[in-house]
Amino acid sequence: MSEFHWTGRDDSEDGPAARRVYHCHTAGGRHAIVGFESDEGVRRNQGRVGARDGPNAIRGPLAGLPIPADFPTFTDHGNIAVLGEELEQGQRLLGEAIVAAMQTHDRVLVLGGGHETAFGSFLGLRGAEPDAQIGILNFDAHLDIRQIGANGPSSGTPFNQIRDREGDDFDYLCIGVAVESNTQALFARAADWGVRMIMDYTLTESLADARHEIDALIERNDIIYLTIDLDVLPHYQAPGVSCPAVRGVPFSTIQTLVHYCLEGVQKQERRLPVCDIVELNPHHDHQQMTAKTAAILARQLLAG
Ligand SMILES: [Mn+2]
Repeated sequence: MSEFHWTGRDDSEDGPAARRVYHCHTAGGRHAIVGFESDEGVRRNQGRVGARDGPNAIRGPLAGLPIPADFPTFTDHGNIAVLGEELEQGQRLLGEAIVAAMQTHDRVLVLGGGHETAFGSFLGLRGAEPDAQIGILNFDAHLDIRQIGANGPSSGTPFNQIRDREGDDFDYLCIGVAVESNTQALFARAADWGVRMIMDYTLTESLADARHEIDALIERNDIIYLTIDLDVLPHYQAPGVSCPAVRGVPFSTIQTLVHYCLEGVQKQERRLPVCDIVELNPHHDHQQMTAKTAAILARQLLAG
């Protein structure tokens, strides 16, 4: 585990209102961060590896972001690393770390790793909440419900694996789906499983359908598990991912909908105890733009 030191620019000459995220890092914080150093899901999915360096690449720009006075405290529990090809073992360990963190923190923010991170996040959430109705909100160009092939579970299979565990309780909303990034086999499976979907191109016209689906997902469930795949963003806003999006959904739209979800969870008195940001590949990033984008989303998830 590579340790990260929470530090950043010091503007103390501007007084106590010149605080940044790193000032809120403390033991016994309200929220928690856990990193998942994993390339194995993307490798098995035949993608560009590098996501194992994602967690610390997000922490860097996150630490220095300015914050409002009421920004919550948080505790960094470091990274869980997938050793060699031991993805399943890593996902179990991530799940255990989340269960432990949920005992003392309101929200656990997981920094991936490829989207195989989601299976570990869900194992943890379900482990800590065996009886709750859980609704999954995924911002992603891909449905990630592929069947497990010869390579085993990967970054393309997490929601298939979750469905396998959950059966008819599986409640999955995917926002930002690109028609060219999913085979017809996946669309047929999604229809079969009652997966709710918002296509990426519809979001340039109106957010009404997305808001409606988010409201309904929150209403049907006790808990929302929010997972953000950075490849939902256009390639010029998120070049540092395994699979950059040609069209994508603009960052401001994703932020608006994430905000809408956090607000809806509060309004409907539900909970959002686990969320993750996945697929940052710093080796393909330009000027840290994807890492900075991920950091702004992380700040949003810690603030809410
Ligand atoms: Mn994905």
